[in-house]
Amino acid sequence: MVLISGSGSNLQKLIDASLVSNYKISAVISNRPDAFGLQRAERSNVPTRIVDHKSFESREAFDNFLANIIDEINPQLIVLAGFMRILGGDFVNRFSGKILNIHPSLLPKYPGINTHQRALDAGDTEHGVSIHFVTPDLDGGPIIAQGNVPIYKNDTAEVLAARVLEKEHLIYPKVVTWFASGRLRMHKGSAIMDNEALPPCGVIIQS
Ligand code: NHR
Ligand code: GAR
Repeated sequence: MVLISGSGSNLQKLIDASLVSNYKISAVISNRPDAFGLQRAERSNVPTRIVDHKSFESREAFDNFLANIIDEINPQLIVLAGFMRILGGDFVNRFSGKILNIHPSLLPKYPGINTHQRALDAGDTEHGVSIHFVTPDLDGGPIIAQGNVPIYKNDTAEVLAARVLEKEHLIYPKVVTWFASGRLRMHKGSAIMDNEALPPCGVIIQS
């Protein structure tokens, strides 16, 4: 299943790839009622749910409700794809080793939000995307894969975000396919691929 908050372009790539791959998307849940990704899912006959964080009194109440719905769906994997709510430790530990996130930076650089502007402000010449297992440590879980993109002078945050997004679209379906085929798992705080711990930056995906 996939958790979204917005446009859902990564979701679209995951849906497209699922048609020719080894996994099926059981459901899409958005915390935002107006997320365009919900329409993408409906168009492809993927069941959708809205769990609006604004209708809960606390983060814990939101997390609990979300966790109970996910238990009903009983997915093998929870894929965060542009999901913008921080999840508490109880939630994450309940689904330990079964949550992936795509983050638009070369972690450990720039956890959190506004990553593209922060990379520009720092004068970086390179930026990119990381896919990691989700742990209670925000954007700090073991990295599975990274993809790099160049930063050119005169880049704006928007232009740079679009360049990173292209790379995201290439690598997220690959990683989900690895997980679905049983090649990828989290064990003792490391990402394991084909029974070997990956290096700290994960698999570097070129092209
Ligand atoms: N939860 C845990 N426990 N661990 C992670 O690694 C997580 C996570 C939840 C989401 C995605 C992450 C990203 O890729 C993610 C990773 C939202 C925020 C944030 O500050 C930060 C990181 C990420 C997602 N959210 C604000 C909040 O108060 C709301 C911001 C908004 O709505 O625009 O939750 O970047
Ligand atoms: C993507 O760039 C993703 O990496 C980023 O939001 C965008 C969502 O695009 N995620 C985060 O910033 C998580 N905090 P999409 O909805 O079109 O897939």
